[in-house]
Amino acid sequence: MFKQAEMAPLSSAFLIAMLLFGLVDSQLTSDHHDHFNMVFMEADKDNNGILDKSEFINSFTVYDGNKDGTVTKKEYMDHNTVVMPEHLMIVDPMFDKYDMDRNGQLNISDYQKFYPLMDANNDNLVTEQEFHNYWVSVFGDHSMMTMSMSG
Ligand SMILES: [Ca+2]
Ligand SMILES: [Ca+2]
Ligand SMILES: [Ca+2]
Repeated sequence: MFKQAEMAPLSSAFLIAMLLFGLVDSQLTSDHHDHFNMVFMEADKDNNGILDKSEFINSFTVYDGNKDGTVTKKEYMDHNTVVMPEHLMIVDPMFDKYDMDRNGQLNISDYQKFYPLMDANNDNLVTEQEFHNYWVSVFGDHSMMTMSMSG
């Protein structure tokens, strides 16, 4: 854990990391759980509690405001923060997780690569529980902070 004396000069990346440490320390709030549920429900078009791969891929287009096949961080943030401004803190690192090739934007190929990460039992279906567990594990995983600090 951080001690006051060990703090380096503050960069924005460092501040984000600190915010996330705070998030981990205090655990996820009900707001954050609500956000995961909201993202899932938005993508689960037939409301059967299972996010199949086509539903997940289709959810990509929701964020693609100008329909050019690329979702910039701004488009992603705009979509999510219009809905829930207080979710900004987790939306930003979620974008970075989806961005599998780390090129700063989302494409269908990122979503195709990302989908299996959430499918804990490898049955090619992502249940609401799997989706939720995945994101809870991400935000409880300090490698996320390491990425922010080195990036
Ligand atoms: Ca479904
Ligand atoms: Ca990408
Ligand atoms: Ca599954």
